[in-house]
Amino acid sequence: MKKPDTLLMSDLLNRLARCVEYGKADINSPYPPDMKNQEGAFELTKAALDSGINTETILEEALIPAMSRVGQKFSRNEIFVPQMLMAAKAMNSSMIHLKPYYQSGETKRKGTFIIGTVTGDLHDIGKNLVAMMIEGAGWEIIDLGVDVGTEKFIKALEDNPGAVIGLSALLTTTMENMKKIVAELKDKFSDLKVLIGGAPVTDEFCHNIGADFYSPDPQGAVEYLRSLAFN
Ligand code: B1M
Repeated sequence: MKKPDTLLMSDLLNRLARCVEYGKADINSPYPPDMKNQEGAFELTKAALDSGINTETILEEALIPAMSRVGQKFSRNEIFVPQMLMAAKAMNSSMIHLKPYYQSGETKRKGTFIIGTVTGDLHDIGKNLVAMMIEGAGWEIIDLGVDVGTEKFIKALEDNPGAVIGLSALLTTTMENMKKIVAELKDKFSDLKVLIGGAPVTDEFCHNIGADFYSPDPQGAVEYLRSLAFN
């Protein structure tokens, strides 16, 4: 892979971050009006990869800081749900290009990982990232989507005995639902390992609800799975 020129690299990453922050998904997106006909997150992510910038740099230096600024503006009432949705759409159009890099990991599967965002919670960007990276680390992924309650997890575990469960929550209200899900799953599947994560979740919370591991990021989730005995 060619070494990216530093100026070009920082220009691309800044423009990409701006697209995600302001919800410019691709060149055809009419929103925001002052960026009409300009390249969006879709085109700029492709350009960044083509110029040799790696996926981690794109995530860490453009996409994640942009989403964090979106969250801060939402907290200050400077933007509202529609703008958050546009930002999420722009981030997703960027992730279309990143996904194949994570999927290209290994073909032999190390195990099955079942992941979902818990009951009442519709945030899926972080969950999708975790799923992508774990898939890249060689695991089969069963993604149950968002607003997932115990029953769906039970059905997936019955269909995939021995799978590890991952729960994501982004709201302080919905993280409480993790407690019920963990208790019900552990009650039914005694050897089950449950990994939890999401912005409001902490190690202490993980310990209190009886989950097995908390990771603040996808890398930690991959490391945890790697550490499991059957790997
Ligand atoms: Co929402 N939202 N949102 N939102 N939203 C937050 C979470 C919020 C912090 C914004 C804020 O106020 N500053 C706030 C929560 C406050 C709180 O509970 N303390 C909030 C709110 C209030 C809401 C609504 C209630 C707003 C409303 O309707 N009034 C509403 C709730 C809807 C619902 O879920 N029922 C709502 C809706 C939405 C949208 C639908 C508009 C959209 C989501 C679109 C989508 O996901 N498809 C949205 C967005 C985009 C956000 C912010 C801006 C960005 C979230 C994101 O994607 N981050 C967010 C503010 C913020 O996070 N700064 C916010 C980027 C992503 C890569 O990070 O998801 O944290 P994250 O995932 C990380 C780690 O947490 C970790 O790895 C990921 C990668 O690094 N991780 C795991 C995540 N899951 C893991 C699982 C693991 C391990 C690690 O193991 C299994």
